[in-house]
Amino acid sequence: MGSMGEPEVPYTEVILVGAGFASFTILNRLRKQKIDVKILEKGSKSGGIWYWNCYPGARVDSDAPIYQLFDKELYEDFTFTERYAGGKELRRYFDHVEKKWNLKEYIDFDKHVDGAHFNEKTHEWHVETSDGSQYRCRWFMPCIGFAARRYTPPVPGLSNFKGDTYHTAVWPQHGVNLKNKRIATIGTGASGIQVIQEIGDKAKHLTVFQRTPNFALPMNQQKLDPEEEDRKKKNGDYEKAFEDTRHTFSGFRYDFIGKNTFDDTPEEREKFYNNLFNEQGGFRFWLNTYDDMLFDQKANDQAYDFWKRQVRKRVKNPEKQELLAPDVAPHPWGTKRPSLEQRFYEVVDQDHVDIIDIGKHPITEVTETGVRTDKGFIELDVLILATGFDSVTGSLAQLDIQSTRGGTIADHWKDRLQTSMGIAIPGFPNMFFLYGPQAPTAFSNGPSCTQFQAEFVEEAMRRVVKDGITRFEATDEAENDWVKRMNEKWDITLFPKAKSWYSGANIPGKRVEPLNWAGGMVEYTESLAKSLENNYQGWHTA
Ligand code: N01
Repeated sequence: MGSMGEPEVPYTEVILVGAGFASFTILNRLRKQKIDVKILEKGSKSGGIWYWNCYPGARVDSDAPIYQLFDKELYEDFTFTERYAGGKELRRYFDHVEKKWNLKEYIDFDKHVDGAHFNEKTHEWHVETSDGSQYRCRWFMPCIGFAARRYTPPVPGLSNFKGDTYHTAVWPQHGVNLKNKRIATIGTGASGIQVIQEIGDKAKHLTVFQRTPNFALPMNQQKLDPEEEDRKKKNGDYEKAFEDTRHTFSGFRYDFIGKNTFDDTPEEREKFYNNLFNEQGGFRFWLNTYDDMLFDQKANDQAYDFWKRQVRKRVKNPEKQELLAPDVAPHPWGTKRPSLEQRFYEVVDQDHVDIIDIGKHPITEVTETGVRTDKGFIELDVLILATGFDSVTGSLAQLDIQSTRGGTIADHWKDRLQTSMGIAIPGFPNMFFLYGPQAPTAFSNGPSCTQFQAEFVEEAMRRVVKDGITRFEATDEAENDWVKRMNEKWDITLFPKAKSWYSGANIPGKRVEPLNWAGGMVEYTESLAKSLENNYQGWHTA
């Protein structure tokens, strides 16, 4: 970072990077204690992922009221209109938060943080943004989520295409007219499913390039009645909902049921699955099911068989049935993230929609006018990449944040991914990161995860300040212990059997290892809290 005119560099007690759910959760807690906080945000508006990923059909897969900041002041005069909020509504929610807290004074927009280093004399971080601005702070907290680095696969000839190419993660803010266009999409993850079901009816022709089918679940979307929601707020139902999330594996309101798959008779099981899948909808078939579903292959096979039959009922075209819900599952059910869908299967079953198995028939060439596979040439106006992210680790690893031992975070992770409790890293004192690697992150409801992490951060800061500590750093022992526990939790599940972004397997050449804590939210928050006991066991203090 070279020599800086350090005295003139403005100082703030805490700098948060990113203006999404994670940083707003921390900010809310710290501003109430009158702690001086600044947010640096690379976009021109808040919203984080909801700002950048504004593709048609973007919608959250967590249900109301737990997909919001857990704060009475905020929900008092904002009511979501749907059980699963759409991207536009979430952007409106962020506007509401900004206004309510007068956040403009806390956020510096259009500031892309690209480097930071810790000053051992002053115990302060020095932060630099790409426009050359500099900042100083005692506490540095990247809150940039798990999807800040998009992934574009090396499709041969992609740059030749003269039509329009869009990646879902950087969709134009002004929107795009897709009506009556010849469109192709690559990718059928959460983004792909949503964009496909939204544009499928409007497109003149749609080609869906699918490599792996998504084991999607019915969203069971519902409009929320404002009066009913007001009643719930007054009754304390929202507070109860937030409280419920503390006691479950994934920070949702429901949990695994305390029973194994074969404890039930086949008839009981069918009835149970049917209720989760068809009556209740959402992630219940994934996270409110038998305890052994994600651990035991035979149990998992039962879930897959049920899921396959449900999907096949909705798809008439036999070839598409096999493509969307193959006879033999490509990986255990639920070990890649299932999407929540609305009419997805009906949309892609239409005659003007083709599904091409890109695993069997790879794209051999993109030309100026379309895409070629060994099945022929497809003329296109628009090509949409819904190809995901260098997920979880990519966000932090791309930044030039310097360790006190030399090197960056990426260097620290050269041989293995390692953090202390998914919130701190040895060599990076006074730095907490939220909703990142080795935390419950992608296995959780985002606002629950960030809430519990923010509570820990607040408590740690409170104690440290009270004890006159100015340098707070995770120990190597704590990190080693966490890596060991990460692997133990992961290895007993079926997750290692899937090639997914949960383990980095979506990026060619990326090391495959567990990126998210698979031990559940309750054990996670207990581990955080415990680490402050016994004279900060797990932390170096100075
Ligand atoms: O990304 P993904 P995403 N050739 O990585 C395919 C959150 N999110 O943006 O499965 C051909 O899941 C790849 O194929 P395969 C949510 O947590 C949430 O959709 O690797 N295809 C896959 O189909 C989500 O899980 C919401 O075989 C290639 C797709 O591209 C996470 O973000 C909405 C390919 C990538 O899917 C990521 O979702 C959106 C190649 N070379 C996102 N490379 C909601 O809450 C990749 N693919 C609703």
